[in-house]
This record gives sequence, C-alpha cells and structure tokens, in this order.
Amino acid sequence: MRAIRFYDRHPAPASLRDEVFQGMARRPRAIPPKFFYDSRGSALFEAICRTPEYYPTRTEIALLRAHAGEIATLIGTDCLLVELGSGSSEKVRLLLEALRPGVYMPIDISKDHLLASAHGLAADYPWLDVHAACVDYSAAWRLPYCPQHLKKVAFFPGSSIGNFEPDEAVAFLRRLAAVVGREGGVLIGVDLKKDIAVLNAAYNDAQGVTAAFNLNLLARINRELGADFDLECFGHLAFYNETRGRIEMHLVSRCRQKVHIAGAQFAFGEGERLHTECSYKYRVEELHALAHRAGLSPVEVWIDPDGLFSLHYLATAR
Ligand code: AVI
Repeated sequence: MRAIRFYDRHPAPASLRDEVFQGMARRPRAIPPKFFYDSRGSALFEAICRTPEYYPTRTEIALLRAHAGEIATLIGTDCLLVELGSGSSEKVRLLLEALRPGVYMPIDISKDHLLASAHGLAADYPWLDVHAACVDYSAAWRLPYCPQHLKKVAFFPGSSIGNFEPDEAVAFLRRLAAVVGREGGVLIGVDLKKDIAVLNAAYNDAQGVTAAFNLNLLARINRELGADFDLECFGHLAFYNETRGRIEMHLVSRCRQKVHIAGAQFAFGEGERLHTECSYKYRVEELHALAHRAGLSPVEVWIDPDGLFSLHYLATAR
C-alpha cells in the first residue's frame, strides 16, 4: 500500500462563527448547508442515504455500476480524478477498476472523515495514488497537486450541485471547468424533478434521520461556538417549493425564545424559521443550460428507468 498525501486547506475556524453571525442577521435567517458536516453530521448524512425514502444515493450507485465501462471509455484511463465532497469515498469505488486513474484526489471539508476514507481506499486499492485535500470548494480553490501530463476529471456525485443557488451553481461549474482545464471533464450526479410526494418523502424520512441531521447543526453551533440552542425547542421542516424547483429545509422555533451564541443574544419568535438548505432539482435541459453558461459541453447523460436521477458527463473545450 502506498502512503497517501494530505493537503490541509481547511478554512480558518473563524468562518463558522462569521457565517453563523451573518446568517443570524439576515431575514429570513439562514445558515449555509456546508456546516451540517461535522463528524456527527457526516455520519447522519450517510444514515440518510440508507433510508428507504432517500432514493438519490441508491439510484446514482446503480447508474455508476451500470455505466462504469462507458464512463471509462469516454474518459480514458490514467486521469487525475478529483472528487468533490468525497465523504466516505464509496461511490468512486464503482469507477476505480474500470477507470484506473493515475491519481485520485478526494476533497472534503470534513478532515477526519476525509483522512479515514482516504486511508481505507489506499488500503483497498494498493495501485492507487491517493492525494487527499481538506478544502472548502464552495469558495475559490485550486488543485493542490496538478501533474501537467494527466487529464483532469472532476467527479461530483450526490446532486450536491443542487445545494447551490442556480447562479452559484454556474459560478461553481465555471470554477470547476477552470480547475480541470482544457480537455478536462466533469462527471456530475443531478437529482431530477419528479412527483412531489416522492421528493417530500425523501426529506422527511419516517425514522427521523433527516430531522436529526438538520437539528445537529444547532448542536454543532452549541459545541463549537458556546451557544445554548435548546434542540427540543426547534422542529425540522422540509418541503418541495414547486415555484423555485427546490426542496427547502428549515429549523422552526417552537416558541418565543432567546438564544445566546458566542456571547451575543438572538430572539426567535414562535414559528420563526432558520433556513438551513436548498436542494434544487433539475430537468436534463435545465442542467444543460447551466453547463453551457459555465463553458461546459454536455457529452452524455445516463438516467435510471424510473426517471429519478441523472448522471452527466460534461467536457471543457479542446
Ligand atoms: C448533500 N446533498 C446533496 C443532500 C441533498 O439531498 O440535498 C443533503 C441532504 N439534505 C437532506 N437530506 C440530504
């Protein structure tokens, strides 16, 4: 087994504090979803992916399994494969044997989880050169290791593109196009618009795992910023907003209450919402329009037989 390389570009710890304060000053209040993913949040997200209601993960896995050969034919072997938001690096395993990348670079904001997964992968694929990087890719970023001779391909599964506002998604894809450079590629999983009942159920699982994931944001703020959110006094709310084409997640104050964060006091009215996540859903043509705006050309799209989820391969210009 080869040793992994690790690049620590984790944002300064001040960023949670700054972004929480900015979000608390906004109306309606909002905190960016990237802060869900402390180690408990990452574990809860993995548990969400195993709930019967949350179809995106298993559907995308089936697509990757079914089309790994075609994907490898399009991309070719020996690329630098950068995975954004790699988490447990489970999905990439479905591509590795077919794709045989020269370098695999998992990128994640959750350092401990990233390191554990990168070591696990290096142990299971002794031929693989693993360069892990702790990066907040929602802001401007660069490849910490960039061998000129390898084709660069970004793998962005899980429909995390849906967690950006559409204009931000274009800006993000444009940055990704710049990161992979000429003759590069982007393999991206995108959740599709569908029956509203199916969407609502996926974010309101019967076991309450999504609710626990949402509330864990408050537990994290309590722990890391010395806040005193009473988790019993906030409820999970998730619904599909048809006009905006997105799932919205909120935490709703169950009563009038005061909360302290890092020495500052904030009042919540009964029913007041703290917006924690948007998850946009796209038709194939809508995603293609975003890609074109970002300077990426659609090459191929794979969709499951039930029309739930799409996997796109996009390319930069030659
Ligand atoms: C990571 N992201 C794509 C998930 C989603 O579906 O938007 C996060 C999630 N939130 C609630 N359930 C899953």
